[in-house]
Amino acid sequence: MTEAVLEQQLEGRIIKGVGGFYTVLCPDGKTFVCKARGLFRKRGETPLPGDDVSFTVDKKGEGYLREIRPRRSELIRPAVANIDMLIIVVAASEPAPDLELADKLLLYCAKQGVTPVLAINKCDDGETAESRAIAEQYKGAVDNVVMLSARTGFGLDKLSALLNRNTVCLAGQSAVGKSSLLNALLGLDLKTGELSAKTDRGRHTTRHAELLTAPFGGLIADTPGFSMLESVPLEPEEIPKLYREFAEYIGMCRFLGCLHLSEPDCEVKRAMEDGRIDKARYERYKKIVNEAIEQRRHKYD
Ligand SMILES: Nc1nc2c(ncn2[C@@H]2O[C@H](COP(=O)(O)OP(=O)(O)OP(=O)(O)O)[C@@H](O)[C@H]2O)c(=O)[nH]1
Ligand SMILES: [Mg+2]
Ligand SMILES: [Zn+2]
Repeated sequence: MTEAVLEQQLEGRIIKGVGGFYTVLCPDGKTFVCKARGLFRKRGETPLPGDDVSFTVDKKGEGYLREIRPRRSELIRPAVANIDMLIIVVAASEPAPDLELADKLLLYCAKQGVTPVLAINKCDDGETAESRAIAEQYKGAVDNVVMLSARTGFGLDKLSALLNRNTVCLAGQSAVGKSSLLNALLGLDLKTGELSAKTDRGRHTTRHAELLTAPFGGLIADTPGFSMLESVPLEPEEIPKLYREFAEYIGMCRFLGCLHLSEPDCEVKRAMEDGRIDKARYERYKKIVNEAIEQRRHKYD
């Protein structure tokens, strides 16, 4: 009896989903294209790249998704599940780093239990005063800050070493060099145009994330124009709990629900004033919390 006539029950990971067809990567490296049965629609479930799934390959060799395993994390835009690590990319100089975006991405990581890496790209001549200043701001917030250059390869080994066998996604403002870093990491040499064309192709406005197998043994998502911030509304009260720098001062403010804004006798503010918490990070924190307060106000208008 040949393999093709037997029905097979298999497990794998969705690496791509386009037009109702899901490419599933199995532990042995084989891939299968599967359809999702109406079952998922009925349950209101949408399979995502990154999902661990079980599936059936029927006698005709056609694959059908059976079940999605519980997700460990979920990004909304682009939609991708089970990311272990988010590489937050900023440029050392051009474009001027949007550190508020970096802060929000960090909040997102903290909330989803995703490990953040801050990658300061375009350090073509090694570390600079600018890149060191950025790194300094984040030393209390992130364990992994890497200064690197997709162009010269500086620091890429350090980033690669961090990636391990993780499922990784690149994030950050446009033109910071996410695609360039992806290419450098995958050894794809100057295929930026090709990769973006693949993901941006067609009339569909939805952008499909695709997980690519990486030499570090994990998967990495090609995510042009990555942005999911509007879709992650945080309650003002949960924001301070997601700042790692604040953790050791929790419970030390005069007021129990202190948001560390202008409340009297606030330990976080005191720590900021005498330099234990970075001032710029704190200023942006205030802005982010005030925005969340504003958003909540509008929600109930
Ligand atoms: N000098 C320098 N330029 C770089 C480096 N990495 C990327 N660039 C340049 O920065 C520009 C933007 O790079 P991309 O990789 O397309 O940036 P991106 O973050 O993918 O941008 P979006 O896809 O728009 O989100 C390109 O012109 C790259 O050549 C670097 O390490 N050094
Ligand atoms: Mg890009
Ligand atoms: Zn306080």
